[in-house]
Amino acid sequence: MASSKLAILGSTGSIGTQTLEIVSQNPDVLSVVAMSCGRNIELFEQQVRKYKPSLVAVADEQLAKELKDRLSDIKLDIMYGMEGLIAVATAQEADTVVTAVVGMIGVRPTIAAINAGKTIALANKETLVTAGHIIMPLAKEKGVSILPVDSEHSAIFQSLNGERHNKISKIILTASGGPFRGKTYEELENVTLEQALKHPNWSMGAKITVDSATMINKGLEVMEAKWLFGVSLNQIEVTVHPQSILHSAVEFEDGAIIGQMGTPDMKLPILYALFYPDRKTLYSESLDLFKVGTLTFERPDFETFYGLQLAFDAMSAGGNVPTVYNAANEKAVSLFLNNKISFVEIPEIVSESMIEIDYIDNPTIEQVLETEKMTYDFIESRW
Ligand code: MN3
Repeated sequence: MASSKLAILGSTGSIGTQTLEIVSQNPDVLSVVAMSCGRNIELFEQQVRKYKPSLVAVADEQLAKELKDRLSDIKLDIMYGMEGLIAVATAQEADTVVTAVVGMIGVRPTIAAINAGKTIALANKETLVTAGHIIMPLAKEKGVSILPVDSEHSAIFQSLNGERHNKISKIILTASGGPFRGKTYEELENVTLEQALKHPNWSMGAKITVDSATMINKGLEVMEAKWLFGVSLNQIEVTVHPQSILHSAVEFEDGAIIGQMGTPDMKLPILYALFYPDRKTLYSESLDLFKVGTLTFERPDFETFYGLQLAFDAMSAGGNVPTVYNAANEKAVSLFLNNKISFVEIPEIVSESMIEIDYIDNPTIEQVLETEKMTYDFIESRW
């Protein structure tokens, strides 16, 4: 097997740290040549000492200075800000870029990495949600593979192996339903931050855990799936599957449904993206179907969790509306995490923003970023 040299954007987050664990488990074939973090430089310092990249980037100049002091015994290029992220994403030696940053900050570095011909292991949803209309044609033009790291999209990707020439009749995108599955809207009005942060199956970062509770995470994944697999919106069926064992599936013309099952462990999609098309040992517990016993499937409650419905609305509106959806949600979740708004206000803010912000057809990257800013400004002026 050919070895792979990685650049990791967001090495201290949930996906980043799990990617590094996989590197540790496969030291002969995987190495890290560049990586970035936001503000957690304590952990970042340890990672740099252990994985020995030659180029790193942090959020700002102050942190870069601090890191330089901490790592004064090591020869290392330290950069910061967007310039730093782009340098990591395009690091000469890297063949694969793992985009594990959270938020639209991932858009520009991903485009730079595609332009530099790097394989993309995509864990940053916002990139496709906001700029899928630019990213997908660009990747095609550059002959660059975009390998999904999200568990659902990885499952779909795996289900399409050897089936690319066959017509997809639908994509079955599974959702756990989150901690509030089965609750009524009235019950949601009183849920606390603590309750929202308790995901039944997956252990993830705070933002995405809240997104699972609102089901807006699934909304973002619907948009991601549409771009990745080139299907139309009405071919994507969200299915609530509380056990999180079937990670998603594809139904073909003949009615055959091919899916991928496994334990809820993000390391599997990461591993699959890093070694695609090969499979490697996943050092964790394998799925015991006897222990699972029953798999169930339910229709999502689009009325209670109307943030999910809004994603379909945003995607069919197109233009910059998916960006508004995403940016408004980012802002609303941060307000919720800071106890400034209630849980049910999250989709309300998204909905109002979608109405308020001016529509832009076929937005450029600059317009996508402007839309994000306008959405933030609107929310700050109102909440
Ligand atoms: Mn997912």
